[in-house]
Amino acid sequence: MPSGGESWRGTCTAELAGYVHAVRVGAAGRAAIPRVANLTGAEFAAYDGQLPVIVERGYDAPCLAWTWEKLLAAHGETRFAATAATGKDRQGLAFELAALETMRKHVTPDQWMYVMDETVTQRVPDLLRDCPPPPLLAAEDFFPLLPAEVQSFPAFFLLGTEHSESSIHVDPFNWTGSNLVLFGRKEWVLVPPGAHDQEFRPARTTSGLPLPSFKYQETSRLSFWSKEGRKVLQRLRKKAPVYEGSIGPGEYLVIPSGWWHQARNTELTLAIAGQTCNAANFRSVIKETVRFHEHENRGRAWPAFEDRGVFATPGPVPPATAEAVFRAFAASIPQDVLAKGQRQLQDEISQVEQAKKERGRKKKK
Ligand SMILES: O=C(O)CCC(=O)C(=O)O
Ligand SMILES: [Fe+2]
Repeated sequence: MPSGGESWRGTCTAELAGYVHAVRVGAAGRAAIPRVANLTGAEFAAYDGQLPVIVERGYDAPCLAWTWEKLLAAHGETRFAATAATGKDRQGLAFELAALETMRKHVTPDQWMYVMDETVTQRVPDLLRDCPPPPLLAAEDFFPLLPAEVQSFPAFFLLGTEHSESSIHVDPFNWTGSNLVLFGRKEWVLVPPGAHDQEFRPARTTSGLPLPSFKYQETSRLSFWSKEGRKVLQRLRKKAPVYEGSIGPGEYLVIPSGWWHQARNTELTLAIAGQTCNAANFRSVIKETVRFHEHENRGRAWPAFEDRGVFATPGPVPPATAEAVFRAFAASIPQDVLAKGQRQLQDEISQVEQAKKERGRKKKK
């Protein structure tokens, strides 16, 4: 979990309730997610890891012109991975995008469909070429320094019907996230990290990313927008600030490192999410990876790497030092972790593609 800069080995036992975060979030209660028309580099640095922020006009790329109709015309026959919800049940599946046109007309608060596909960058590269990450997040990002075998997909394609929602979770590695809406509307609840998270009994799961780490999330499908969820929010607001807001076309939210969040689409909504590892959160990315590795391998220590003492003292690290330490960490990733990561990436792509082959076979018959 996020750290105030303490030694990463020393805190590997710190668990859900006990972690420390560098943020100063102020008083408890209800808070609106701050909005800015644009975001300068200095403002981004000030918000990063401290507060969520909605950027209203900071993004300009051809994908801003996308509509559901255009997407359907261009990619109706492209397969995507999705999650189907029926009550608290969730099922993974893959289908051609055109099928969503019918499905979306039959959704209810209890039954919805969410195309959530992180393999799009690789499988449909021309689609996301029109949709680069927000420049401020791309300006400093150490993730591309990881070996190819364990790189996460840089973008997450999120096309949800009305009523669709994410779980309550913290993003893997405590990366800083961005979530850009292209059409539709997405509501958010964000809660800073801290012991108050016991109000929704979070669990520690596995991220499933090629470079594995724990993923902290609520696993009983609690929704902050349900009756039960609203009660939880009332209790949470007595202990911590709960940030709420919504984003529409062309706007993006910056999700601070380590914060709990949940999103809900109030109409058919397409968003592209991204992530960055920078000088503000790289220690957490390294710590979370090492913590997971040593837990999974019953204490098999992560190989030593030159950390330049950045884990010994809290506080800011010069970007050049952060990058050098991240490079040293990337070079220390054990061979078996790389091999596993590569298999994981290929499995994920073939899970969506497999269905395509089967369909191709059926057509031929
Ligand atoms: O848009 C969503 O449904 C959730 C996205 C999310 O959790 C993220 O961007 O980190
Ligand atoms: Fe997230």
